[in-house]
Formats: sequence, structure tokens, C-alpha cells
Amino acid sequence: MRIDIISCQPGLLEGFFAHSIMKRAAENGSAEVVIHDLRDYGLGKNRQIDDYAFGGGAGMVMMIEPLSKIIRNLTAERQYDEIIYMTPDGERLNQKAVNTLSLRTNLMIICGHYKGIDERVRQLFVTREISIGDYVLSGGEIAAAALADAVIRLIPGVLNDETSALTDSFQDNLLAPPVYTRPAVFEDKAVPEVLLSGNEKLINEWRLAKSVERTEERRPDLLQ
Ligand code: 6GU
Repeated sequence: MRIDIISCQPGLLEGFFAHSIMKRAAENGSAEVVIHDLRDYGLGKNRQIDDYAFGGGAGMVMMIEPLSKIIRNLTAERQYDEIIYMTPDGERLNQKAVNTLSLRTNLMIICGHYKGIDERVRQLFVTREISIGDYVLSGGEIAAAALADAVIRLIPGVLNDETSALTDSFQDNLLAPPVYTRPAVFEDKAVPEVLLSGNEKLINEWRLAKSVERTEERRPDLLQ
């Protein structure tokens, strides 16, 4: 998979993708993340990328020319499965959408800033608009990093223990069960006995029961 991310603050993203699982995904060829600095496509000697909103009001709007230039450069080189704009008014991201996106080959992600991007960019180029929750971030970079992380970790070979993504919370619409490690007893707190039993069938039954219990308590909406 290749993910191109367009940002006017590429530094926010570079550190993220240089670490841990994201770094491993890049090194083993599972996912290539290419970060593009929108300023390189800015207008004039100031490399302008934003301007006042027509009609007035507070906040700048990201201009269509720099964005269309980079989007057209990229789409001339390869076919994109989705051109995603990260925006709080997009569809709310969930594991099902992440699973689907993890099967794609080329994704482009546009990070917005200020009051957003010129509406015509959305009309002309964007195929999908995604939000990561009902709160507002100062820019789309953290949202893009969250999306890319969630997608890339599902690509086979990215996680060490490939089965571990299958037992994540939200796969099967259930939250994950509690987990424990040594010591078996800490102060007056003991690990549930069944986990020490070595009986895989009983352990799996216990984990499923705890998953259901936890989901009923915390996220009954997932069980609908
Ligand atoms: Cl995708 N962008 C911004 N700026 N804020 C958000 C968001 C995206 N998702 C939730 N809040």
C-alpha cells in the first residue's frame, strides 16, 4: 500500500511515521507513506496556500490552486482508490471503514487547516471525507496519522503477532477482554484463575464472556 499525505505542516507527521510500527511497515515494504508539503505548491514568492474567505468571517481558507496542482501531479502518476479529506464534518471513522481501507493499494489523504479547504477541491477531487470524532482539532494531521496508523497495522506482516489485530477491540463489534501479565498476585489482587489453568477452551470462553460483559457495560450501542 502507498499513502500520500498532503499537509501544510509536514513536520507534525514526519516524526510519527519514523517510529515503531509505522517505521517497521515502511522498512518491510508493507506500507509506503509519502508526506508532501503543500507549501511547495504555494503561489508566488511567499508560497501562499490560504486566503480570506469570500463573504467575510473569521479564518482563512486553503486555496484551490496549490491543492489542485499537487493532486493532479499525484493522480497523473498512479490511480488512487480514494482521495480522502480529513474534516470534522466527514463520516465518523470506525473499524469497519478501516478494515475496508486496509485492502486498498493507493490512498491520498488531504489535511485541512484554518477554516478548511475551498469547497471546489471537495467537489472536484475528494472521493471520501472522514472525521475521527465529534470534537475539533486544529488541523487534519493528527486525524490523518490516526487513520493511517489504524489502516497500516492491519496489513499482513506489519504486526509481529499477526493474530493480534484479529482480537482487537471493535473487530466483531466487541470490546477486547481484560489482559494480565506477571505477577499472578499483586498485593491483594490476583489474576483470574482460569487464565492460569492452561485450558485453552475455558480461557477462550472466559475472554468472550468478558468481552460481551464489557461491551454491554461500556458500549451497548455496538451490540445493536
Ligand atoms: Cl478529520 N480534522 C479536524 N481538524 N478535526 C477533527 C477531525 C478532523 N476529526 C475530528 N476532529
